[in-house]
Amino acid sequence: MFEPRYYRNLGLEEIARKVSEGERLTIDDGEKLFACPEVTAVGALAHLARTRLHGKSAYYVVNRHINYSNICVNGCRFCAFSRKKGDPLSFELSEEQILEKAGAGGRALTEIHVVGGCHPDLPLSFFENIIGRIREVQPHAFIKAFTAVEVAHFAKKEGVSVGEVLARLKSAGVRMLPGGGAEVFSDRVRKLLCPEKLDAAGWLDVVRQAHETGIRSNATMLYGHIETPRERVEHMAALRELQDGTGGFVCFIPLAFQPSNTPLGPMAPTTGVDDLKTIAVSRLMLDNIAHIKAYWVMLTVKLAQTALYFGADDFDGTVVEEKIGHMAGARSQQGMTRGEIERIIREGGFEPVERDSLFRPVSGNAARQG
Ligand code: V47
Ligand code: SF4
Repeated sequence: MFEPRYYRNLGLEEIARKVSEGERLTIDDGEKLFACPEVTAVGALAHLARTRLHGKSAYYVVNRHINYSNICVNGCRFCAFSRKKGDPLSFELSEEQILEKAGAGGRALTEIHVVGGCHPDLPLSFFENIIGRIREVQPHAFIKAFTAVEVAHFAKKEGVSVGEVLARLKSAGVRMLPGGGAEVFSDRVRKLLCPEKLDAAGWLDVVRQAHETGIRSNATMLYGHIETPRERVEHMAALRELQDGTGGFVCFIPLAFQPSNTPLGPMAPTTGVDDLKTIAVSRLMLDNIAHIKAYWVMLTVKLAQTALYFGADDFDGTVVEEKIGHMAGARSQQGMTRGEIERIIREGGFEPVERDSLFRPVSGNAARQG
């Protein structure tokens, strides 16, 4: 399949063989792929793996993000979104404001993605009520809400177990957890960047419990700050191990760090080659997670389109309004229409497939827009 001499010259012959034969890669293999100077060599391997799984399909969802508040008890140094209570730039949406956003001007949405900071005061009952009300406004939408970090925060604040929080959110209508809060699992990095936040073992444990409760989830990795390539690969290996046990992860999302306005201070943003290589290594390492997302908000639309040739098969969605990346300097637009996404996918040489949160094809959705 691959020109052996080319991969031999790059020191990747054995990895190319493993990929061709569908064999699992090791952490050392992943590190080697990151060290390879030829991104197209790594990309071609990832494209093979991606094409085996998804052919020419590239997925997207008609969705909307709702950030209910940016007030947060944590102070992650990579975050430009969070504020302390009383800060003039803090916000907290009322129930009416949340419902107005969920209503999307009368348009049906396939997915509603609800996340926020770890708010010091809002009780779990507030969130149970909000989810119930959103379901009244969008009865057919799939509600993907609250990261593992928020779930653990609710449990601590209420003095109940994570299992009880998950059960209550599930009965309120939460069907899936988004993948945020994973950052990079390295304890070294977390100590430096987010010491107050739920630790890596805690994140993995909440997600494991969610999967066991029948709530599936995504997983993210925040890269491009102080982590090493090996720490990225170890992050992927930890997810792969959990996935071997639960099978609950739907999609993996590498999040390119946006450095502006963050407490981390001035830092160069990720480069296109690093973004593409990270997507490619993700596809190759995560042989048991079906989907890799090119999140256009952080990558830009043009690079997300290119990433479809580097192992990604999903474009995320219409999003409508995004705060976490944009407050940190993301230069992408705020939302995309269905028509725009389909054009970008088609012009890239792929077949757009409108999907729901579990990647089941959606056809004739009333949410059609743009
Ligand atoms: O948890 C915070 C990250 C996450 C920055 O599950 C930053 O489908 C970049 O998780 N630069 C939220 N990233 C976003 C997220 C997500 C997005 C889209 C889809 C899904 C999904 C999940 O953003 C946070 C944190 O890890 N983040 N600050 C920053 N400056
Ligand atoms: Fe809070 Fe999340 Fe920002 Fe950390 S990344 S400060 S937990 S909102």
